[in-house]
Amino acid sequence: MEYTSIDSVLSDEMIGKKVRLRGWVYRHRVIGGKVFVVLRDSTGIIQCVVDSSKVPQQVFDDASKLGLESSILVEGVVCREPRAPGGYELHVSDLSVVHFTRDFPIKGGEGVEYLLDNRHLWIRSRKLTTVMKIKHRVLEAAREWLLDNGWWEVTPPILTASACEGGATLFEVKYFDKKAYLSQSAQLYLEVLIYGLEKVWSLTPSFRAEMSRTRRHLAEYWHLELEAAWYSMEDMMKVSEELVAYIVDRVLERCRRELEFLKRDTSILEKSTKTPYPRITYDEAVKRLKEKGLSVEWGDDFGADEERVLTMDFDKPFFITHFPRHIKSFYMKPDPGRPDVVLGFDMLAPEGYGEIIGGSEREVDYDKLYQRVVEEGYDPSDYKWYLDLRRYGSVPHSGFGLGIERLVMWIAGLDHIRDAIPFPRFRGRIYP
Ligand code: NSS
Repeated sequence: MEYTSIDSVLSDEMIGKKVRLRGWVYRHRVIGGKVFVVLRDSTGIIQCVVDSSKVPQQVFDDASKLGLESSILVEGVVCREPRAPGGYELHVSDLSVVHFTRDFPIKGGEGVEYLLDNRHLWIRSRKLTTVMKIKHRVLEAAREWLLDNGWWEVTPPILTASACEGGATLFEVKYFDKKAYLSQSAQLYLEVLIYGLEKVWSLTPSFRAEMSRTRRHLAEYWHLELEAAWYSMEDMMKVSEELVAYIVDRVLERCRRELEFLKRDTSILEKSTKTPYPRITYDEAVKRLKEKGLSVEWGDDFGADEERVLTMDFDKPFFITHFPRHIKSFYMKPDPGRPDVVLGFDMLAPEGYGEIIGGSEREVDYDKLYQRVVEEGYDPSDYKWYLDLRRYGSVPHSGFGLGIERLVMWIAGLDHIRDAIPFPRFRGRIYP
């Protein structure tokens, strides 16, 4: 007999059928002559009852001694049991132990740092497994949308010689006899690739040596980036909202059970499947913040607090556009009608989450870009190849980057970004 998955036996059609299951002990209790084992596999949990009067003595003894996370094989008949989690249980006729576990280090109630130290074990928890399934669906949906809309997937480098998003958060690595950096963004390379492919995207790890530990910053995160020739900022904003709306829609369709397990209120997610998303300018955002009593001045960059306050006015993702030039990256194109602001946009997720996307139209003029590279304190010779793009067939173009863990954090309703990635990296944490 084949092994079946737990989710496939949790149905009325399976009542009375004999099945074989395999997995790990999720809960364990011995009451009188019965052992109640809640078995877990990648698809769910089911209560298995081992009755001493119905199995050989050896099987009952083994079942009584199981510790949490022991791996086992069971055979039995599916029954309806309203008191069991999920409403069904397995009446066990045979059970064999693949690996006896005693003293699994996680028993419940441990603190955050302890669980991070034991991430290699905690990662099998139902919560983290559920979030990983949602992340899978997010990536699947993003890829579907990009395929359906004619975008080429490309593979930019991770080891780089120059900064994209500012020297302060660069990770330096030894590169033979030279210095190199881990990529902060694939953008500059994607800009190269649009001259052959016009519409490109990549999914890569990005690295940021963020000094402060916050709920929404990782040192290593997954970055989905798009870049397209001939696209204005407006065109790119449309692409970004269509993409996010599609992803949310697919997750709602494919992850009902997961969202329910996480007790996610999906009302705002439902609204977020509809575009267009609202837009406000940076000027308007400052005005709103001041009206709400925050002490911000025009020219300040927004942190998590300002963003959280702004999200309270919206019930779906929204854009902030036209930021002051000096708080944004060197490659952004200034607004021709108002050169103190750039043609840049952030998309913020509602419900307090804040920025999930940063994008812009790019500076296409050689001299202006050269000047910005110098102003930024970079050595123009490091950016010769990037500047060259403005010498040979320069075209208007735009792009953006989406932080996958930020998006997952919002969709899954997590209160910390660490649970949106299996092995979170931030200052002070590289193990396991
Ligand atoms: O710095 S960004 O705002 N923009 C860029 O890197 C552009 N070069 C992207 C592009 O146009 N191709 O980062 C983009 C997104 C941002 O909105 C966040 O969602 C995410 O990347 N991000 C992060 N996620 C997790 N942890 C950290 N530290 C982080 N930094 C940015």
